[in-house]
Amino acid sequence: MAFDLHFFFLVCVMSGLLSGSVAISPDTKSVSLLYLHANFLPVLWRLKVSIVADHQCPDGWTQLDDRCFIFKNEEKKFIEAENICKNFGGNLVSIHSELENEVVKQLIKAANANFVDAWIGLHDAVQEGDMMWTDGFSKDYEDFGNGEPSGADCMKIKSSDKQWHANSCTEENAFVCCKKVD
Ligand SMILES: [Ca+2]
Repeated sequence: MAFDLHFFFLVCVMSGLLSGSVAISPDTKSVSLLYLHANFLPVLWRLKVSIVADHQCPDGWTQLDDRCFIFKNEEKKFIEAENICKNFGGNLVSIHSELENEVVKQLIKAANANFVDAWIGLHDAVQEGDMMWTDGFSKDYEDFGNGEPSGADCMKIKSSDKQWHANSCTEENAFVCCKKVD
């Protein structure tokens, strides 16, 4: 739960829900209950939604909106990692926003004292330059590192700059899976 709440806080910050909320200090003690209520109601509502929604992802998975995410610290080739994710009922993770990108990086970071390279589900193995996600979603967001994507066909988040880099699909890396909530 501690991680869930930390994660919830991250989500709130990333989505701006906490921006401008009440900072409790001696001179704000006179702030009215109505003001507090008005400021925290959206946060409390989001917390309630988050807690209820958490029950929809299996233990060990992290929920964001209608998807569950998990980092697997096992070094696998791209296709092996995708098949493991499929066995969970999902695919290698697809990333569609800065928030999702940050959440994926936080999952990798949370499991490792040192950030490790990790596969995401993006590749251009079918046709060079035609990037696609293994879950079938189209690419509507990207966070490539300098000079990327290079010629290699499978994308990973690289530990050095925490951005996306093309690598040989036969390289072995940890990976992140995602799936729809049940
Ligand atoms: Ca390529």
